[in-house]
Amino acid sequence: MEKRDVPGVHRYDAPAGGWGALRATARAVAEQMHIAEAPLLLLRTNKPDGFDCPGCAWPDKEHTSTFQFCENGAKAVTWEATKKRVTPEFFASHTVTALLQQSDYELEDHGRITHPMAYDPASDTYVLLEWDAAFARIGGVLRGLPAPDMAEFYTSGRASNEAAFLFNIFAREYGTNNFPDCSNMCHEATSVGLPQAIGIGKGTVSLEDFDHCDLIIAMGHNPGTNHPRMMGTLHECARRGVPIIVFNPLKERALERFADPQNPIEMASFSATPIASTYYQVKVGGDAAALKGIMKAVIARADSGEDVLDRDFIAVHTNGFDAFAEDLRQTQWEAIEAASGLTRSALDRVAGAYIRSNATIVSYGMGITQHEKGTQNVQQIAALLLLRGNYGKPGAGICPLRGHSNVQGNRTVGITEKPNPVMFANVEKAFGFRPPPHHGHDAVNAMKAMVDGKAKVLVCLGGNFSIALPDTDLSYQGMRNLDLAVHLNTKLNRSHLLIGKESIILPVLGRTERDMQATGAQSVTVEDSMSMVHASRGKLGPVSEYLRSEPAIIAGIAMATLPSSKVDWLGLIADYDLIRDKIEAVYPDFKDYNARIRHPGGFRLPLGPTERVWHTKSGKAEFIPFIGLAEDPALTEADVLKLTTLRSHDQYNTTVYGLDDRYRGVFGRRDVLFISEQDLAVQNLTHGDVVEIASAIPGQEHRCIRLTAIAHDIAPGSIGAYYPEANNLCPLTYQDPQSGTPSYKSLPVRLRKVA
Ligand SMILES: Nc1nc2c(c(=O)[nH]1)N[C@H]1C(S)=C(S)[C@@H](COP(=O)(O)OP(=O)(O)OC[C@H]3O[C@@H](n4cnc5c(=O)[nH]c(N)nc54)[C@H](O)[C@@H]3O)O[C@H]1N2
Ligand SMILES: Nc1nc2c(c(=O)[nH]1)N[C@H]1C(S)=C(S)[C@@H](COP(=O)(O)OP(=O)(O)OC[C@H]3O[C@@H](n4cnc5c(=O)[nH]c(N)nc54)[C@H](O)[C@@H]3O)O[C@H]1N2
Ligand SMILES: [Mo]
Repeated sequence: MEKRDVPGVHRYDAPAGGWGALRATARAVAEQMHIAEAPLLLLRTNKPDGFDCPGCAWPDKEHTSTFQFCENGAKAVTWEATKKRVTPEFFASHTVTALLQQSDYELEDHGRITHPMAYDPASDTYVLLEWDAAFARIGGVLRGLPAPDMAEFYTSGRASNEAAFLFNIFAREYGTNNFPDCSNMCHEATSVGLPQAIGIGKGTVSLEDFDHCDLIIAMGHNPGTNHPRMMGTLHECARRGVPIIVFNPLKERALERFADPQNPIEMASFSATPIASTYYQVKVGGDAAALKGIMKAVIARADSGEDVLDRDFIAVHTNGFDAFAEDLRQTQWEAIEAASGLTRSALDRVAGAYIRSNATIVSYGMGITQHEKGTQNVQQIAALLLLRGNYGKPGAGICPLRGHSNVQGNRTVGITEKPNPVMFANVEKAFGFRPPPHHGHDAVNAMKAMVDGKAKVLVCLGGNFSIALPDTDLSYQGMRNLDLAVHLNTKLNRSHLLIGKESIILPVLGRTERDMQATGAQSVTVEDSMSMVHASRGKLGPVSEYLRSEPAIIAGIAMATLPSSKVDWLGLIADYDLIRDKIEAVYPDFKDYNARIRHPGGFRLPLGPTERVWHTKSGKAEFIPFIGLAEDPALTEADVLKLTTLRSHDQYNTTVYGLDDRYRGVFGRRDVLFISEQDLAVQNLTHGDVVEIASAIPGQEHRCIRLTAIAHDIAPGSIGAYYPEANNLCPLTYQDPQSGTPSYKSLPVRLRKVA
């Protein structure tokens, strides 16, 4: 193939981490902060008396470790603690129409919002609004709605347990269970799939388990970018000789080799440690087929008399094994190979490694959940682990890598649209009111209601709802149908600019900032991916004296909306210990909450599977078969490719920190399509050609975007583009029917060269 030069695209041969990461950190600090403040701030990240890193949900060794260097953690912290400001003067000199022309990167890079602001249609700008006037206006509109279910209460997973709890208590007393949240677009397949399989919708491993495992299988996640502190753990495991088997359509650099900035020898010698022992470039959407292939090979060995199953565990602790094994026997290897893009012998080798291991961890991320069969994908991982009793013993278990730093905690303290009778009885005991009994809206259903004009108010506790969702065109329409949007945010984003009748921005304190209330400085609490709950306390002075904490803003809205509320809002926000007492009253797992978060490192919430206790209907773990193999088998015609949407290395969801994606060799741009050399040839394209990517879902062919196709090491038949630029290619209801998770990672598309 002709190898033409494409601007901003060139090979990056260095390992992940290493000096490249130190340089990138220095740049993030220089661009965002006053140099004198940065070292102290970064040193307080994840320390016992400091704040929890807003970057990711990977745990820390007891939260007491020495400073762990983390490039993307530093980006998250410096982005929040930036010296740049978005003031009333800024808004006065930028109309909303003009701001809409700016990129997501430019919008957030203007800095922290300093004052509460409301949209003024006459000038097409946001203008200053006093806090009390804002609360009164929001309360007035909410009270004026014909029905409470016409309001949607969105949560993005950065909110603390205290804020998320108050938010859902307020909305439930107001009268709705409409709780769309970012989890609905993220690990909902885990939250729905794992309770059916193992009785709890969370991971079962602890950080210590990584010290005892014999094998790690890493599927569909990119820790070098998204869970950078996990790289330290994987690096240790690799050096201990633990095989790490990766399933990922793209060759991600950090999973190939990593130089630990904590390791003086690797740094001094410019060397690195290989991470993956074997790297399988599974086809996009081919994981269930790969997992079925591995399990089929294990069952075949068992059928031929090898002692490869934990038969005692299966007999005592599980249900459904016989039917599950029979489905695997009936599944044909040719079909498995076609759907996964991997050979029988490769999958048989993984089975061999699996049966040699006495303690296996399977970790996974969005490459597994954001699929049309996301729930079933997750359940195949759960089943693989059941075959050899990989729960409730040291070094073994399932490890979903959570997204936002407190998304798991938000769900634990009640952000869910599905009513739970026990919780509701406890709410009634603790607060004296009973929440409404019917189901509310999740993220996709909330947007549907907005589009249909059935929801008229949207209150967002963080996030960038309409840009994170699929189907950008429809989301714009939904936002513009609203009577009122309320955004509790730190930074300006596109959701603020999609205005119906009224829009109000309420600027919040971030994690890094001191939160002073009537009784003094407050701590909040968060739960990491491994169910550890601990305190977080910001120390920096607020970026503006007009900011308020999330709990205080929620209380302000609640008091203005519900004049005869049963909740003592002022009392609760004066002392967050009192909020935690209420959380404990509603969720008994938080017993002695206030005492236990005062221990460095906090405490772990109970996890049934770690004690081989299964809170399923049958009281046992369930083998749940995946009937068939492929996703959406109707959409597998020869000219159809599967598009997956990716995060760049300089990105936090819809927040774009910069325009580089260093490890993938893309610099200063995001308008690229990753495609294999083989598919370039099949499609008659050349590296650097501009292509139109159109949906291949029947009736949706009008959805299309243009990108520059670049040759990349990605599984043939699979292509990749950045999120959120590609979101309009995903129709709102192209989702996993069981969990509602949008199928962001597996979009059937066709390509056409643009002349
Ligand atoms: N710096 C930073 N940190 C973050 C975030 C961020 O945006 N930036 N986001 C946070 C959030 S909310 C989340 S949910 C997590 C996300 O963390 P990840 O789960 O790592 O998210 P992604 O980058 O979306 O994609 C993961 C990987 O899946 C692979 N993949 C795509 N399709 C498939 C498939 O069909 N099968 C398999 N096996 N792999 C596939 C991609 O190649 C990519 O390597 O990270 C959190 N942490
Ligand atoms: N195509 C595609 N779409 C996706 C995904 C994908 O992989 N592909 N991933 C999905 C996933 S996993 C997720 S989690 C969602 C993310 O969806 P969201 O959580 O809604 O989006 P974010 O981009 O994380 O939100 C960014 C905004 O949060 C605000 N913010 C930052 N810190 C704080 C804080 O401390 N408090 C408050 N109140 N606000 C704050 C800032 O104003 C910023 O503009 O997107 C989903 N969308
Ligand atoms: Mo997420």
